[in-house]
Amino acid sequence: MAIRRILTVPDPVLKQVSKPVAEVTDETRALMDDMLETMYDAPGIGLAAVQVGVPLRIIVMDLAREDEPKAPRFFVNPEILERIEETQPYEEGCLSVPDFYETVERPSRVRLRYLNYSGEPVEEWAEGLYAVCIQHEMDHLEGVLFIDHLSRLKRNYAIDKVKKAKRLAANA
Ligand code: QAP
Ligand code: CO
Repeated sequence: MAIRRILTVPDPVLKQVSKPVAEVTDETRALMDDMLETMYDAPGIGLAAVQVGVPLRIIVMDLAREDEPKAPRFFVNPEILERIEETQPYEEGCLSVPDFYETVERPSRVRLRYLNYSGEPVEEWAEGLYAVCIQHEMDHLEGVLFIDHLSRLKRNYAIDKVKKAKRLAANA
């Protein structure tokens, strides 16, 4: 396993549409293992493959609190089959937009289909933080970031903030 570099805005790779995985192989699992290690190291609760520069439809997630045992989840080729009309606001962040948080409204329940770590198909409803996180991560697969749901003013502020922080770090 290895920790990979997480791309940040405005890296154009983050705007790419990710490609479906043909088959869940040991190579796919090796990438998912790296993604999980990278996410835990950050630390974060969700990460899409494109964020480590691999535009494939793969997501890793762990929503367990610090006092709970680790609960990694893996999603290959996830699809939303159904979303309820009701929405919920949640203050989101993103490892690709460090140190910027803003509220986004998304459907509060979605029905999912995906392949798990073993390549088996799973169908289930997601709600609460799980629903927020899977929709945030699935946006990444379409090249969409949570800041794309905000006003242009807030989006530009977020990108500028990340750029400035990078400049400061580079000159330190
Ligand atoms: C996406 O986000 C998400 O700015 C996952 O400095 C966020 O793991 C889903 C992070 C909210 C649902 C709700 C962000 C870490 C982690 C930062 C993350 C930072 C350090 C974000
Ligand atoms: Co994100």
